[in-house]
Amino acid sequence: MFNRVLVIIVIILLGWVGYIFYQKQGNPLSGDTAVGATSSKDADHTVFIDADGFHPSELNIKLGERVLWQASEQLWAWPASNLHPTHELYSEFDPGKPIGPGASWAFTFDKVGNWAYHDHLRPQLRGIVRVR
Ligand SMILES: [Cu+2]
Repeated sequence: MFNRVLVIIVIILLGWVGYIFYQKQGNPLSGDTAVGATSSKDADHTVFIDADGFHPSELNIKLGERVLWQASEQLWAWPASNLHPTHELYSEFDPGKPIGPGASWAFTFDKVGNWAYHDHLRPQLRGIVRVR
C-alpha cells in the first residue's frame, strides 16, 4: 500500500518537473513562430510570401529602411540572401531558421546594393531588394 502511494507521488512529481521544464524551454514550434513577433507596423515595407513566391518580388528602398517578410498561413518560408545555400552575399540578411505559417521576420538594410535573395526552403523562388 505504502509503495503504491510512493509510486503515485513520484509520478506526480515527475509530471510537475516536466511541466516546469517545458514551460521554461518553450515549445520549439512556438519558438519558430516567435520569429514573427514583429508586426508590419515596425517595418517600412512588407513582402508577402505564398506558394508562388514573394509579393512584391522587387523592392526599391532607402538605406536603413526595414523590410518585413510575412509568410502566408499555409506555408513555412525562409527568405535569405543569395547565394544559396551559403547566403554569403549579405550573410546578416538571413533569419537563420524558417518562418512558421502566418509568422514574419524583419530585417534592416544597412548596406547599399542590389540584394538578390531566395526562399531557402524553395530556392527557385527569388526576389531582390535594391538599397540606395
Ligand atoms: Cu538558401
